[in-house]
Amino acid sequence: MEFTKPEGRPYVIMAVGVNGTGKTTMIGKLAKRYRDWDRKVVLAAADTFRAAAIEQLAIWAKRTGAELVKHQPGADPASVVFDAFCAAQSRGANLLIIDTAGRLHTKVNLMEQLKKIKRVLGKQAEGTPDETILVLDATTGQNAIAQADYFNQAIGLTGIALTKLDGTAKGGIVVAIKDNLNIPIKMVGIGEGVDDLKEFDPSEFVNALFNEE
Ligand SMILES: Nc1nc2c(ncn2[C@@H]2O[C@H](COP(=O)(O)OP(=O)(O)OP(=O)(O)O)[C@@H](O)[C@H]2O)c(=O)[nH]1
Ligand SMILES: [Mg+2]
Repeated sequence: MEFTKPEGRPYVIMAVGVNGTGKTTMIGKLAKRYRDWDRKVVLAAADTFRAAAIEQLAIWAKRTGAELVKHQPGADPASVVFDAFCAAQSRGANLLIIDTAGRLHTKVNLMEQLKKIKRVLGKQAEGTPDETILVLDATTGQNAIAQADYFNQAIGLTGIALTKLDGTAKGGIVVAIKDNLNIPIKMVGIGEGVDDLKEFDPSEFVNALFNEE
């Protein structure tokens, strides 16, 4: 899971997914890992839908020593991301991680918002975002596949982060993802703690499957 910083700009990861799947937590854990390696990390609070979402990311930034770029609640997420990319670049950050909303109150379509963020980033630097990671809650079973299809068709995904694997003994979701989607699982969440993030190890899941029930 070691992302290599491209020449002249940070590596950019956009985290997307429906509400409550664990986006913000996954971002916090990823920030921690990179901070442990002494890398400079910038977090973009592009979930401007709720004030609490910005606050939650601010806590992770403080806890991990990452820098936070935020605007007011209700601000245009794409403008937060624009500023965050500029900040990350000027500070020579290795990694920029973008937190996004899981749902919106208004009729503004979430997918349109995510597309706009991608467009803005793409104009700032070719090839960004480097990763668009869908955060999926492993306990939601088949619905996770539907979510992945939907996000992938709308904005294109480079990987999946599978969270809450501590809450389910079922490795079955991993098999379903493999069978139904051509999207690699890049990391797994195994708890709410700051270090509860792991690389995806397929063999572990094969073992877990055979040890079930
Ligand atoms: N057990 C367990 N809980 C997790 C894991 N990852 C996240 N959570 C919990 O799931 C809940 C939702 O996590 P968030 O990170 O806030 O989810 P989110 O996708 O950012 O949610 P929204 O911002 O509302 O869209 C929190 O209570 C987290 O502590 C995990 O790997 N295991
Ligand atoms: Mg969140």
